[in-house]
Amino acid sequence: MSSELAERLRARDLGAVAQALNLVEDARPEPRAQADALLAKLEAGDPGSALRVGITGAPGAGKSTLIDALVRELRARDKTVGIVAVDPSSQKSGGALLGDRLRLRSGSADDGVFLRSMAARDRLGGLSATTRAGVEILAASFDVVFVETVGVGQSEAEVMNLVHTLLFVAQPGAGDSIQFMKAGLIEMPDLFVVNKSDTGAVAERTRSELQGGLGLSEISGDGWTPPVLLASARDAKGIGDIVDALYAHRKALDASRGLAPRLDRGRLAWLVTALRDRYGSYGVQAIGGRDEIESRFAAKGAQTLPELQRALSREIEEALRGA
Ligand SMILES: Nc1nc2c(ncn2[C@@H]2O[C@H](COP(=O)(O)OP(=O)(O)OP(=O)(O)O)[C@@H](O)[C@H]2O)c(=O)[nH]1
Ligand SMILES: [Mg+2]
Repeated sequence: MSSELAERLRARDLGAVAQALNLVEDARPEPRAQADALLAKLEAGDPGSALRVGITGAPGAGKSTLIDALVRELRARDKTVGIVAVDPSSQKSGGALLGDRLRLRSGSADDGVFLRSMAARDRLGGLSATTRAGVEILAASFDVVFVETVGVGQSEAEVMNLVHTLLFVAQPGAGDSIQFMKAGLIEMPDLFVVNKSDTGAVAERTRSELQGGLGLSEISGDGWTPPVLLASARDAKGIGDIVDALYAHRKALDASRGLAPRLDRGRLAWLVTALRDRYGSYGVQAIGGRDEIESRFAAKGAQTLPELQRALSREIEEALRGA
């Protein structure tokens, strides 16, 4: 059943997409096993072909509006788009609003766009393993996958592990660029967009602040210098340049073979999160902690991620019984 579902996903059968997403959100044992099997199938396919883009930034920076504009541009270029809107659990409205906007614009008829809101946080405050699974599923079906998350800080690090490209949306004059540099997070995004360029000089000033901050920080050497672009999501200005930059970054990653390690880092983070979700930090510690999981991951060979997850789960259960 999982191979059939995987096939239907690759054919962009929207019913299958909805079914698969429901499966990974279902915590009961049977669907959980089916979801694991599905993810293994997807992983054994070609996980690298879809463009996965994290969109992050302070509340109100214009992330949803920007995604809306990017979707329009990508559809004009004949690309299909899946979106995971990660809602803070207290507030379900962001994804719903974007959903309404997308529907209003395209009617319900455009089957090249799919949006799903997913709960943001597991109980330990991390991005849920469900979100990761959601991204895998959409990546099987769509050319481009966007993941929208709010915040400056922890969420960047987490989303970075889910995607190929991290796009940070800066708000003109809000000082979040300064905060960003102070927090030492400026190394993470692959692309900066100062949105609301229609505000004029304020946006331009924020752009040069960010550019200045980037000039001072040391950019890790994968041959890519993060651009700082100005755009107005509202007026659809500068959107084509952003799409070009996303593809240029992907090309740079492919050329530097940076993609596989980046995906692996993401998978490892997912594995640790999934085990912590189920057994808590105590359970993970019982088999030697993150370090042990990391070396088992590095040595996993042909073992799929869900297989390794099951093996480690059994070991944790044994260790906890023995304790
Ligand atoms: N002037 C101007 N306003 C914009 C632009 N883009 C978005 N906005 C407005 O900024 C507000 C927030 O936009 P959203 O797209 O909802 O921002 P967001 O970052 O997704 O917000 P959260 O999901 O709540 O964090 C809305 O009132 C938008 O209309 C822009 O390019 N120019
Ligand atoms: Mg939003």
